[in-house]
Amino acid sequence: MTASLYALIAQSAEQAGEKPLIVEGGETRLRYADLDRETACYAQALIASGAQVGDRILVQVEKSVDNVLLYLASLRAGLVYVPLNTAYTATELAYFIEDAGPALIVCDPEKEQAIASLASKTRLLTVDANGRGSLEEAISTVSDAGFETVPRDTDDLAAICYTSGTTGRSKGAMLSHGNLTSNAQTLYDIWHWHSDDVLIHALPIYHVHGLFVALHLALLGGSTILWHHSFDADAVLSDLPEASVLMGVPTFYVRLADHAGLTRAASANMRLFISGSAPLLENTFAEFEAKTGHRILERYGMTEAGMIASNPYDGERIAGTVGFALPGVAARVAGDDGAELPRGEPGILEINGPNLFRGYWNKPDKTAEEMRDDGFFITGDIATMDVDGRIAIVGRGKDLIIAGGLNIYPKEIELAIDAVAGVRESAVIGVPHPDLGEAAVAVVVRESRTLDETAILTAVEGDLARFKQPRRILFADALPRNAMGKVQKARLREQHEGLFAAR
Ligand code: MLC
Ligand code: AMP
Repeated sequence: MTASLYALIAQSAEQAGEKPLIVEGGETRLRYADLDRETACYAQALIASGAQVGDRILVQVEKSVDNVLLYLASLRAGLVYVPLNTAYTATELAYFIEDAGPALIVCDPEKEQAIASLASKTRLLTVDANGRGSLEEAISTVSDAGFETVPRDTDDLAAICYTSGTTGRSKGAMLSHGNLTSNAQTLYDIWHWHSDDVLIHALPIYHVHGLFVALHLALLGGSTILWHHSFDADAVLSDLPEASVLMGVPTFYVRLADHAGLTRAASANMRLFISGSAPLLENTFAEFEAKTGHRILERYGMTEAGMIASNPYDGERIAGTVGFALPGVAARVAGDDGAELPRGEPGILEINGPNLFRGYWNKPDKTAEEMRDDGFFITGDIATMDVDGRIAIVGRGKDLIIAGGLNIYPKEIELAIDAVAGVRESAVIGVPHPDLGEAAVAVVVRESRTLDETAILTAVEGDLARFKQPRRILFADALPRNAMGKVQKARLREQHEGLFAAR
């Protein structure tokens, strides 16, 4: 029997029949009944464009129905899907193309020229947010004769998702069909998903949260998705009465809780609000409950393992905790030596299970560094686990900033800033931010006072995606260092914690 995730989705699609799959602005954009034919055409077009089973297909396109079909066709054709944030600049893309070595790249027509110059030997297809581009032409030439879903084993790769490393260089987490399927099926059960669910999808589909968690659950359920290109509080609120589930990063809930339209009546039809990708503040949880009567269900995950822990559906959802390890997932809190710590003591969370990735693409050394001998993965998150197994994420062992659910690695930003003429050195820290949770701030030691904030921001603009660019550049005469000469980032964070006033 095949372990292809697409084969499983195809079964649900068959049962869902004429039901709408994607509805946007009140209009049905895709029906389950059309999924087989559509993905067959896309899969044929990808194969005709030179991709073969096991090849990587690198995709940097706007969120759209075509993007969903492209992903599903990639699964169906046995390709390895490599999604990229649309905000990445050409400089950033050059690395991903070099590292992933794709047989095929699909990008926005506007980026075609820049990408072609980075990958002159790689076949390129284009598609914009409205489905226009050479992919459309490639599809128009294929036959309507269907496509036999390529059989896959559990360990065969379905996707490579890039996640930044502490060195500033991204690593591609290899995820298999087995990883994705087991995680989706587990979440389906524990969140009591059913075919009548209607999901509001306002997340990007180049990351685990929007691409796997949200899409897979809806697809396995044969459920309808209310499609939003991006998060807009007004638009999401106007869809609430028609929906039953919302998945979002904490910023979604901060913005909704701030909105006058969020009321008990507006959310009366909703079954479940899920938050993840970054810590949900306890006051957001409380404010949301006071306004709607709903207790947000917070879960925890990461690119390398999909979802790892979740607050219970039926039991108590406790703010500031991420609940329990998912069924089938083993979790322990350990010291630096990997030995499990007594319950309640903070340490690094280590996990294992069918959701755990197959390692970093082309980086066996990096994979080995993050694995214990018994197969547990070192998440780099600092956690506590109580006697009942309830987990709270209390900090980060890794030097990582999460702004609006997007990861920013300080080292990468520091390297870009240090390369600016007139900069002696820099330290990038995460500072509490009322909307984004955290925002990146750079503390810079400069050679001359003539170098100002704007000049530095302008200099790094072409190198760093907008979301990674520091929200503020502050200047200092020197960076605080410990006896070993290491920059004391904790001191800098303390010094600047009030930089962005609270709401
Ligand atoms: C946008 N900007 C950001 C940003 N998003 N800056 C920092 N961090 C972010 N997350 C920039 C924009 O480019 C813009 O630049 C400016 O900030 C203001 O944008 P905005 O209009 O306020 O932002 P918006 O478009 O509304 O987006 C904010 C957001 C979005 C939070 C809704 O970033 C988002 O959808 N985040 C979700 C990310 C996600 O899916 N994470 C899951 C990763 S998977 P300018 O030029 O206008 O100033 C994972 C595993 C797991 O972590 O557990 O799920
Ligand atoms: P990514 O590498 O983008 O997959 O991000 C994964 C990281 O997001 C984790 O290692 C955590 O640091 C963080 N994260 C995800 N969910 C939560 C959560 N509910 N609470 C705290 N941190 C979270």
